Amino acid sequence: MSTVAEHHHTSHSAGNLPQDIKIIKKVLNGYVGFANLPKQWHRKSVRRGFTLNVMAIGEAGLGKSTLINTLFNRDMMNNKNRNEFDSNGFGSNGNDAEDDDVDENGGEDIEGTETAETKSSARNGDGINSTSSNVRIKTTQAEIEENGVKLKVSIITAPGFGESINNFDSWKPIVDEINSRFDSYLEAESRINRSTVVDNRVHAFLYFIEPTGHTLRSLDITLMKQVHEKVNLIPIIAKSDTLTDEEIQQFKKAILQDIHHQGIKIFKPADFENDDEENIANTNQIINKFPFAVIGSTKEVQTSDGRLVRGRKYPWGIIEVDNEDHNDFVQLRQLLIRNFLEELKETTSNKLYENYRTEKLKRMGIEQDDSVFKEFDPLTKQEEERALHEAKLAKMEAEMKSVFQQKVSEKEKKLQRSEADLFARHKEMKDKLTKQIKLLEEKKQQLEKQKLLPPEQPAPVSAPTKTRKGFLR
Ligand SMILES: Nc1nc2c(ncn2[C@@H]2O[C@H](COP(=O)(O)OP(=O)(O)O)[C@@H](O)[C@H]2O)c(=O)[nH]1
Ligand SMILES: [Mg+2]
Repeated sequence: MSTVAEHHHTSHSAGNLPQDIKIIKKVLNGYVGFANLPKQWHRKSVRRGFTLNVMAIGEAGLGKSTLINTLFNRDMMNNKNRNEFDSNGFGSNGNDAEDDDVDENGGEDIEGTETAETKSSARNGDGINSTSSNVRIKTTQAEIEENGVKLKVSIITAPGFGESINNFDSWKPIVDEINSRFDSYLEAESRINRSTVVDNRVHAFLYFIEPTGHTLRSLDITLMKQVHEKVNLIPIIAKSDTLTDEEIQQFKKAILQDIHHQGIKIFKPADFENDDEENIANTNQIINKFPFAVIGSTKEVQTSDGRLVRGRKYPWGIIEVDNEDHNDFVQLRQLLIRNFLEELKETTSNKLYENYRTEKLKRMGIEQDDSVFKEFDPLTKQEEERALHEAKLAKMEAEMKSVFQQKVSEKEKKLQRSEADLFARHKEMKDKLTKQIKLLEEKKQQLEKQKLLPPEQPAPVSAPTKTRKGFLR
């Protein structure tokens, strides 16, 4: 800014020198003003505030509430909230639960925090809880401020997840919730007045893995597979202070292997070629720590060297939350808030939501299949054409078969006829021959009779003619 002002000033004072004016004009024209955009954007963003919607999923007791509170450094998730642990405390009416929350939060004096719970199956409209598990969806919202910058955070949890004897479909309410948030965005986006599109889509999905030290369980794999194409999946090893450093390294390796083997996609910051070295190193450092092994604690404890830190105290010492040598909490916070909040939101909007939207619209085309839309569905059309083609082939085959049959029977008849012919001709010839034989036999007998006649009987004069005649025969 300051350099531009300088140039501007010069243009007036040195206006009597033509070559100077020329140069100055060039500078002025060259300045379009978009260099100021970050400032504008910054001002507007600060005014509007930022939003971040995080889904935190994992079994009860894995430290989800504690970690969220640690991340935002305040008592956002009320750990005393009895609804989180009382799985029987729910009727079909979600409002009761909400009232309870407001009362309790009021007592805790957490400003701007509101919670809402929904039984996900109720949203499906069938009114029947089709899932065997008793998984509920709970949203906790809070507006937090830091140096004048506002951040509106929504934490979406699923109390009851993984708590049933049979958890085969406990992922369903979670997937339904993600979808329904996409749906409401799609709906808002399609309205004529789009000035108030609220982004409630899930920007980051923290999946809490139990610190078993072995491999992923089937529940982990099933859940991650169900959501990985809809959200920025960030798997984390919960309560990592319960494992030794060596166990953590092995567990991390096993988890990454499983994730890779199962084809599960996890969120990874994109590498920008034009990033400066420091940024690249920083990003790599974050990626190298995947999956983050974290601990959570909002309590301050005193270290042996007298520092007051957030951490957990053990008989053998203190484990510090914000110490990179102790756990990966710092990397998680960098990924989620400090460095990649905007990238998480961009990926959600440009990739994940865009995929969902495309798929959804495609599916809508198929669903209206007995109407005009049928023609526009390439799959149905292809299927139809194939069926038609097959019918044609079958008809051709049948026709060919009947023609062939006809020809064969014709040939057979012909053969039969010629056989009969042959037989008749044979008989005819045989008859002729028999007749001739008979005739010759008669002649022979006659001749023999003549030979046997007494010689005194003189031969008649006409005999030679007769004989000759007979001879000629
Ligand atoms: N060892 C250990 N315990 C933790 C950690 N985070 C939370 N806890 C404890 O685990 C219990 C359950 O924590 P909570 O945050 O309510 O878990 P949630 O049910 O997943 O929300 C509490 O007693 C916490 O003090 C951690 O990082 N390490
Ligand atoms: Mg909790």
